[in-house]
Amino acid sequence: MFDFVIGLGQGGGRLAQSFGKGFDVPTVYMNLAGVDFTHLDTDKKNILVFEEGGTGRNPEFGEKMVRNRFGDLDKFLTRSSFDDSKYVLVCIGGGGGAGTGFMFPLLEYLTGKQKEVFLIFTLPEDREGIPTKPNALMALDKLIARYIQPEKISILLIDNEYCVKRYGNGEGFDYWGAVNRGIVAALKRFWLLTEIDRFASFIDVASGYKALDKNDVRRVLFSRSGYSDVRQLSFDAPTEEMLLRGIRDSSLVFGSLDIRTAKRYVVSIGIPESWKQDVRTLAFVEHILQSISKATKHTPDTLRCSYFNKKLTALQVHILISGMARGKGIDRMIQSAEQDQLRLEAKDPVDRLNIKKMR
Ligand SMILES: Nc1nc2c(ncn2[C@@H]2O[C@H](COP(=O)(O)OP(=O)(O)OP(=O)(O)O)[C@@H](O)[C@H]2O)c(=O)[nH]1
Ligand SMILES: [Mg+2]
Repeated sequence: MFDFVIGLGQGGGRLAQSFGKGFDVPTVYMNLAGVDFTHLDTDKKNILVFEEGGTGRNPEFGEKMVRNRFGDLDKFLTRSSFDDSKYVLVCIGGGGGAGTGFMFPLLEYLTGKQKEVFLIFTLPEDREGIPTKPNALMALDKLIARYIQPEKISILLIDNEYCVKRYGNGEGFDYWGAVNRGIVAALKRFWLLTEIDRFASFIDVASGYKALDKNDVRRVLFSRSGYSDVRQLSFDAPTEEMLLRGIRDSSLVFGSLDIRTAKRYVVSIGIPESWKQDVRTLAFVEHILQSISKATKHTPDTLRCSYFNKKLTALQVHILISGMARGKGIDRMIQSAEQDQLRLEAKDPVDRLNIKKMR
């Protein structure tokens, strides 16, 4: 799916490590504070730290430090695993100063090298405040202006609030462990379906029709024409209404992307083995596929794959979508962040930015 992973800042580094391990791909880490990587289990040669002791959550400062030492970044990335790579995954926890500071210089560097870039950018939890939220949203605004255009890069926006609720959270340093594993697993399911014969023990190959091809999954992820999303639903016996609502609400992304504008998607449907003899199963699968076409309004490039699985007790639907346009919600979020930033600079009282209200 990817052949090189880069983690920027502390959160980006942790997410990158989960991806690197999950997909067994060479992974490197960049930061402006060595202390952020104390718990990172990797060889020193994979770490680039421009030691500033952190940035005080200041992305402009971070970016300036990175641009000052651009030559070192180039030298650091000169290695065969990077030179030979084509599909590069970049992970950032949006809102800090280091990860966000590295972001634009690195994106310029990667696109200059003709790499296909898939960027994962997380948006803060509700309880996080100033300056994390405005930082994340303003960086997102710049990212949209520069890179959400045809033939640029693909962006998966992770809603940390949704993911903490969905996947749970741990204590202290491992607060994010479950979230990061959940995000990796969401993408990995598609990848495993490209190696269906390796997983014959739990996937019924004979009845899985149209297994995915590695390049199909890459085509969706690296479509370079807007946002990407992963949606996952699980049902015992869905009705059409439930399906449509589930497709809308199960996004890992902020719920403000316009699914009707999707250009490409892959659907995989896992069916409990016990449903195999049920005559209604096939009609049901067709019904799900139709509901997805309805949600996306038109029929973009579609790939589908269904399989019986001994381990499943309910029906699992996974949709990987790309090429979506932003909805109005993102604009509202960014405008509100700008207002809060102005108030902060004018030392007026600032409400804690409530992203939830804007979803
Ligand atoms: N999904 C996920 N999000 C994270 C994780 N760690 C941090 N975040 C998010 O990322 C945001 C930025 O935090 P850091 O990554 O620590 O910031 P940084 O890039 O190191 O920048 P500094 O401000 O210089 O420390 C946080 O506000 C969280 O919302 C993680 O492991 N997983
Ligand atoms: Mg940090």
